[in-house]
Amino acid sequence: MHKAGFVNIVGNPNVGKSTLMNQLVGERISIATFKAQTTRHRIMGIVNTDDMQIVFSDTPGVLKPNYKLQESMLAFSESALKDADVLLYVTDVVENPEKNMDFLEKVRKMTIPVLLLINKIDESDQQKLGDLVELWHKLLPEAEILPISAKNKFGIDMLLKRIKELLPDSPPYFDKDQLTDKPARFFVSEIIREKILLYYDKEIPYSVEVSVQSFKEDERHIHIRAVIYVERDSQKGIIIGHQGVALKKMSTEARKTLEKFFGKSIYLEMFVKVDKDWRSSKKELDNFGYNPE
Ligand SMILES: Nc1nc2c(ncn2[C@@H]2O[C@H](COP(=O)(O)OP(=O)(O)O)[C@@H](O)[C@H]2O)c(=O)[nH]1
Ligand SMILES: [Mg+2]
Repeated sequence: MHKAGFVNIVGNPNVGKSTLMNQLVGERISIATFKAQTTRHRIMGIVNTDDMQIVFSDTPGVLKPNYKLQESMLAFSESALKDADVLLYVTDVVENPEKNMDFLEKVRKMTIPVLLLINKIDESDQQKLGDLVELWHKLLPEAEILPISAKNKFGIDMLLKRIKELLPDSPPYFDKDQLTDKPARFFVSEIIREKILLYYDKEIPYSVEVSVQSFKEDERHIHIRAVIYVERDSQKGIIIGHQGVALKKMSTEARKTLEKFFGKSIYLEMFVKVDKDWRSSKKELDNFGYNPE
């Protein structure tokens, strides 16, 4: 007998969904930072054993869309409600449980098993956690509640065990040696975007898209050319910085992380271009791959 299924991770921004996905898969597949809206796509991370395949999906945090890019992000999150065999609804010990009742209402109506994960319990105490569990039990009476700490890997083994029990009998959906549904180029642009989130302030990271123009690999090296698109000339200036210092610093950090990720030496060329208002253009969003089915 073989078990397989889709286990989709949803929840509000910044509760630790991507951190959790990386712990479950055992690889750093999804970028995770302290800033909200780090994740823009639905990203699959696949766990394979001889008799089982779990296809995890990390999704953007649920939010009210203000521009077209965010509409796509929300559509990725809502698509994850449709094809799940098991749903992981992630919350944490700081957010207000009643923050996003519309989405919660959709979760409440689901007929598949829902595991409600209260993350970041390293930041709470027994008393507060007890109160939270009680509150969540009222909000989602059908859900099983598991307190975890994704960052400290607390509760992760228990969670995996429970997921295995809930998975349906099924042949695998993907090749057994496949780790994700995304190509190498996707991870390059995500790693660069992660550094931009870490090294630039305010609206800059949210105005940026990274496109990998070429990815040439041999046994020991990878040569990458990437373009950073911004929405305005002023943003281009900020990305590059005085005498190119800011771009150089960010690019060095990206190269180091890429070398770890691919296990090869990386030659990274980066260019900055203006693509006016790309976040609001349907055509550009399609080009950049923001197209939920
Ligand atoms: N204290 C604590 N912080 C966590 C934990 N899990 C994630 N975080 C932090 O929460 C922030 C958001 O994490 P991320 O995975 O990007 O959240 P997402 O937006 O839901 O994908 C990051 O700074 C993480 O390091 C945890 O178990 N405990
Ligand atoms: Mg995320």
